[in-house]
Amino acid sequence: MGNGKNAFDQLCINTIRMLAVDAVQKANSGHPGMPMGAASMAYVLWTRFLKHNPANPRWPDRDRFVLSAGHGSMLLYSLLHLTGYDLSLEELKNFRQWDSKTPGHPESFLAPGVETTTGPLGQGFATGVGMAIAECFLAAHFNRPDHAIVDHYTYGIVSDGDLMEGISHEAASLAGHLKLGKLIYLYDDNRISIEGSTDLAFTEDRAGRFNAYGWHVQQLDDGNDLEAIIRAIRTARDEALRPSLIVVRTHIGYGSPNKQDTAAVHGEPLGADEVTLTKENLGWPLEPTFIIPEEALARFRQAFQEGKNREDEWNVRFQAYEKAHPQLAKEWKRAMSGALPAGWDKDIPIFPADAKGMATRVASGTVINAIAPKLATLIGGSADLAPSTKTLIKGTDDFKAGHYGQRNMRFGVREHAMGGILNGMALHGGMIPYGSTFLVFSDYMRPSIRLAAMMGLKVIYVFTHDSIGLGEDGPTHQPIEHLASLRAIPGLTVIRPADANETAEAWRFAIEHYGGPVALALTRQNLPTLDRAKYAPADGLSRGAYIISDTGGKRPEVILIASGSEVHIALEASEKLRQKGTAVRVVNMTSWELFDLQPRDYRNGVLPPDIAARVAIETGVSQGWDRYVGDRGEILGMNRFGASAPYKTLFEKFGFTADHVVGKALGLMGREKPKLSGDE
Ligand SMILES: Cc1ncc(C[n+]2csc(CCOP(=O)(O)OP(=O)(O)O)c2C)c(N)n1
Repeated sequence: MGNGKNAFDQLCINTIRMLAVDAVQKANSGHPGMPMGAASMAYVLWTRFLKHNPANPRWPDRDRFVLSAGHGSMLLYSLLHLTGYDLSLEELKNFRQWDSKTPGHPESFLAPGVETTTGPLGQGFATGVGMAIAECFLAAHFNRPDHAIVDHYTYGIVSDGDLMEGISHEAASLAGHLKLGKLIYLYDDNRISIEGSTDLAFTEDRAGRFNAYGWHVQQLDDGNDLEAIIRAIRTARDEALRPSLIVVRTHIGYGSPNKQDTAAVHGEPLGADEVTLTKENLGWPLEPTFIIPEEALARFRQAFQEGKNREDEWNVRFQAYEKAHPQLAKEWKRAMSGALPAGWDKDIPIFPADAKGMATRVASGTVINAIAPKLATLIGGSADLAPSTKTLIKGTDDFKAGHYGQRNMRFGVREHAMGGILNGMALHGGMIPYGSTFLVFSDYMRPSIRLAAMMGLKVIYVFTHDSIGLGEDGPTHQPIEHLASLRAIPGLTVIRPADANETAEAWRFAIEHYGGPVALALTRQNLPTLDRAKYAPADGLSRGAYIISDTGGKRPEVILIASGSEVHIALEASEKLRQKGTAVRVVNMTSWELFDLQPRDYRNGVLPPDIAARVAIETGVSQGWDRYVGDRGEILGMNRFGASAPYKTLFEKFGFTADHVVGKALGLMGREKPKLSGDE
């Protein structure tokens, strides 16, 4: 057939289309249009190019495939089932149902072969960039002449929505700059989104934009021209120095006589009548539903044998590598398994007690550089704030085109893409990625943090300038609601260490933690390095909250609970209270999430339920602290935006002083009416 179409290929492509149509119709919800339009390019990619082994979805050198337009999930589920992943037809029939492996949007590894969770548009785009970065880094780090054990592509299908979202602009710009030649995206240019034609809001020259980013761009005007798609993907693979965008003109809802090219087919079932008309139009039997013609299945299932062959062939190559470079091979295996080398933390310093102390961001920088030599695949950077966030690794250079083995990432002022890219790096495996910016700008990357938490990824965020303590930059830069907002994300562990030694413990925890991302909230300003001969050891941090200073056996009359930079204020207040004869306990609450995980006995030991006089002190919104101080406690928080002034003035003006805390405590105990600076 002209146009690169032959009847057998059409049968295979229609199999994908009709599985999507039937599943969405049965679920009575979902997005049939995108899979119908993009089926041809997906078929070509998955049957002619994608290097994967359905029997081993985690084979490390597989090509990665990202369906960035996650709403088209049935496209991916169909491909996974058809090519032989452990995803049954039953699962496709249970699309979007409770307990199925086929949720509305793909969730990473819920169905084997789903590389990443997608759905929030643009995220997959950036995540794929992260995967490509990971491939480059690991290839540079582990490959040796004649031994390419890391050598794969990252493919994706991206949509209008993906390309509209800001995160994709950021990620595309960085991918072009980094010359990620093994990143290949097929753009499902169907010109329809939810509200209608893209003419409503998206009219720029997309190809021109990507050209300007330094991508290699090809344009295909017929999304069903298989030969053209094959040629384009080949060309993209041959292009070593630029990421590729293949703009493929497709038709949403392809084959539906009344709904093709309309927004109606984007996000709702075709409806029984239109399903019939579509099947008739494409020459598909009306009954039964979920038909998979045997010969089509056989074609897709070739992936099984091909995948096995390719992995076998890789295993042979790996054995040769192992022979030639046993130490590297060991390191590679360990890195890919996520295990840490023995003694990885042995150079973490103990910071001596020091009243002047240091900022926890500075301690963090010291710790990063103490562990980096032992953790060869710890890699990260900042969104253009490294001099402030102290995240540079000494002795290594910038990760850049042609220098992909280096470990300092320069994300540029692109927090959101940084978040998505970190997810891709973690998903790829083999590395421990971290990213940094000011805590206040965590807002700019929140959607990616949320996905990292949903996927349980090992990503570390270094968020510095974590309060009004940053001073003169003023309220735009002073995080107020951010700790609460991050704590609201399930699965994210937020840690706010109180001094240098706790910062070291926080890093130790983060590196050893496999239960989701970790956010470190660190100060710009110096904090005293606490005297651990006087106060409880810093490793109490791993329990989330611990008694840092106590009553010497007496029943506490009041408990002061503080985090991060407010802990030393609480300790100072406790000294003053003791001088007044008060039995006071100070609880250092570095991480709510970790504390909440502790057994009830431990929690009740730290915060005995019958002691109601409690004061929480934190330079953030008080939201949530009531949980720890109870009805009769007090919260000294920041329930307004900050101000521009030297930080000592701000702490004074906003009442974060030992005297104010003492007043609150005494007031609570009913001994004295509180006389508080700033209180009317
Ligand atoms: C960040 C984000 N915003 C909004 C949505 C809701 N949404 C889902 S699909 C879609 C339209 C996307 O159009 P397009 O990407 O062209 O997909 P197609 O119509 O081709 O299926 C929107 C707005 C989303 N999933 N993610």
